[in-house]
Amino acid sequence: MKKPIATPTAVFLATVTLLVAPWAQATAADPTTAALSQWRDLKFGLFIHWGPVSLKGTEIGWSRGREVPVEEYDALYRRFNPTAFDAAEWVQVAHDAGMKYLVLTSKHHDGFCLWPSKYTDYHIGNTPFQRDVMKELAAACRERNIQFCTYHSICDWRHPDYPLGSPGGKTAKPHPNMPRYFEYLKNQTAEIIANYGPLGIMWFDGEWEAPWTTEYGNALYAGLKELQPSLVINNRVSKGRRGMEGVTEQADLNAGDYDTPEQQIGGFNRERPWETCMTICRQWAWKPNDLMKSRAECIQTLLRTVGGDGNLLFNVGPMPDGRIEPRQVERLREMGAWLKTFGDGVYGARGGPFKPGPWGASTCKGNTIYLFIMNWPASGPLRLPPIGPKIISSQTLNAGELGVDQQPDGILVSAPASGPDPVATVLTFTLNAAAFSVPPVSVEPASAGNE
Ligand code: H79
Repeated sequence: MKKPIATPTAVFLATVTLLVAPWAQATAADPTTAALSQWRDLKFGLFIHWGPVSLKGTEIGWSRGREVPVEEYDALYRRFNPTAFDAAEWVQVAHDAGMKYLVLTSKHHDGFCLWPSKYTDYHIGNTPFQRDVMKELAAACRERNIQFCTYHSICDWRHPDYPLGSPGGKTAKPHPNMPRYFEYLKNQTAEIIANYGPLGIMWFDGEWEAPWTTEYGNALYAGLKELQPSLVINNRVSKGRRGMEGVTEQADLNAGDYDTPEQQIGGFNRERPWETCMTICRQWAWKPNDLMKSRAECIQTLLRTVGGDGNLLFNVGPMPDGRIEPRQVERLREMGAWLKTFGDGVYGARGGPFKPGPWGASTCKGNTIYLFIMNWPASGPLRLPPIGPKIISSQTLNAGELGVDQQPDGILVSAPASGPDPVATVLTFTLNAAAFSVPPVSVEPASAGNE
């Protein structure tokens, strides 16, 4: 028998492989790091909750088996025919709002799929509409340089293999098979990446239910990163999220890539990326005459989120005919118009150094601090805490001349003579140093006049 010869090249290759393996693993994490940092710079995205449930005007997340009987709910797709759906129009709305990414409900807890999945019959291809909504939207996004992303619920109250049923996962299925359901989930998410990827984010939800485990979460996370190393995955892929604050404490694999406060603005955090998801009205899915947030509330929400170093994923629920409600389109356009003038302090900026509070919010980029002052003291100037670098110039973008006085014990900003702006007085400080190097600091509520 011939002995295999260890040629110098073979030895070298073996050694290199051994030496390089840990390094190769380290670089394998890089696509995520790079994608996360690019995504953070985008700041503002459009969340879209849509499906046959829009025919009822009830909530997509919890009306099956509550407001709408299960049999009726599950039959809605047979008459879902949104003939006015126009992917280019939706993307135009996002673009005009100043949004840079879009997250569509590929599947919510109710199990309906907005693409013709080969792993189920419960999908858009079997509605009277038939068209592949995801395909059209992904293509339209690509055309306008909007990052296409999907929301995919881990739970599925209709699927016979998933152990729990509606309402709210409180009933049990007669013949559950969670391992088989996990295969279904893996197959479907792989199908989405193959057909519509590369995606920006895969946004998971519904992970709090008992059948989902850390092991499943880790396996799904790792499998998806193999399919698309640059995929960004939210913390709801696994267990560990704390309630609607959406914060995961663990920093390991099963924590996902970022935190997800829901219907609330996240706390200031420069360490771990986060994204607030919030509805423009009250419901995630379309509801006729739902109460809509004001222009000021919408823009201030974005500024307070970005000022806390987070992203904002702002939600609309399109109507059953496929259109986004005109008044919501108008509100989003107002946000976009504001951002056209003041967006420099939003896109690509970081939160702080003055932490958001009743007074307003701040961001920084290069040597500039952007201040968005929303509430002024009842009398006298706004007092900001001291910062190390020197303010070499300051400029207001919508309030004429403002007095700025940098003292050793703080910075005094005089209120605009023209009165407060209904959204925010926008002011920049140009420093003699990088603004991001200024340690984050709180603004005393008493300085903002609404104590
Ligand atoms: O997709 C959106 C929601 O449908 C989904 N997450 C965001 C991104 C979500 N699903 N469930 N939840 C959020 C938790 C909801 C809990 C409650 Fe309720 C809703 C508590 C009060 C209202 C359901 C209805 C339980 C009680 C009443």
